[in-house]
Amino acid sequence: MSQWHIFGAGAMGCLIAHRMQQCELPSTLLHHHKEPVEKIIIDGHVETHLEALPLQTLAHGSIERLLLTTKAGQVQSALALALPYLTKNAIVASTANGMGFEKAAQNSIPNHTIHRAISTAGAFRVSADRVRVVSNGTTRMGLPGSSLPSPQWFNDSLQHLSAWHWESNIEQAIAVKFSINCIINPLTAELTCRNGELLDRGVAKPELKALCEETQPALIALGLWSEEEDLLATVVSVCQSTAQNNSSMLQDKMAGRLTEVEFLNGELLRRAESLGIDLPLNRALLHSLR
Ligand code: KPL
Repeated sequence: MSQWHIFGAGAMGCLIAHRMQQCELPSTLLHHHKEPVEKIIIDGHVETHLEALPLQTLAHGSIERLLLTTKAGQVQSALALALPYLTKNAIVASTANGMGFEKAAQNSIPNHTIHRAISTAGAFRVSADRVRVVSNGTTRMGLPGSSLPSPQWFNDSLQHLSAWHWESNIEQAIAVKFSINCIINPLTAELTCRNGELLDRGVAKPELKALCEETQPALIALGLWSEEEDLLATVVSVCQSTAQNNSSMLQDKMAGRLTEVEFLNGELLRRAESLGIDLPLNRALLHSLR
């Protein structure tokens, strides 16, 4: 069975490497630093040690399956670093959230198509080398622009991971996650609160309600949200099921890392502007979190 190389040893990369190890799927965790680093995954009461190896220790042309676990802002540079290590027919996939980075990413590896994996898994860095798993969530993988059924390489490997599924309409999965993340992530980062604190006794707080009211029509006009679904109701339900989570944007902000706001509300504003739609609440959040 082919080996997966997971590039990016942050929370998502460590979680996936850990799950692959549990399923005995051959995998190597890689990072862009020069020295190997030991990572500790805390999953319930169990601590597991994983080693992240420098990408440069590999031979050129030796990666057959690459799972890129960097965030949207680093996808392009990570792919440029990984390119010499890919085989001609390598499978490439990215777990990044958001939209607006795809074209530049694809241009940096023109001979490989980039699959996307959209995950609701929750994990966060407790410190530089410790990652805590919060929830396994569900991960859907697919190839944008294609509705083909699940390929053999997926059935052989990633399918064995708990709650990983092939998705023949990955664009829709990306759009739904994007829409939810455009609401919860910037608001929790701005208000410095857990997801559940956007609700008051189960009811949306005024800031949450106002942002959904502004955003839903734009998402529908852009073909990213269905008219039959109520964005606020969906977001309230995600806030309830992830009530104790610090959103990924709040975690990034607290750790002083670059947030994904450019690839969420920034991208939404750029697309809405092309249709002449103004989104003042989204703009204010983008400027404050940029
Ligand atoms: O995807 C998330 C994130 O934090 O990025 C949500 C759904 C908001 C859960 O925290």
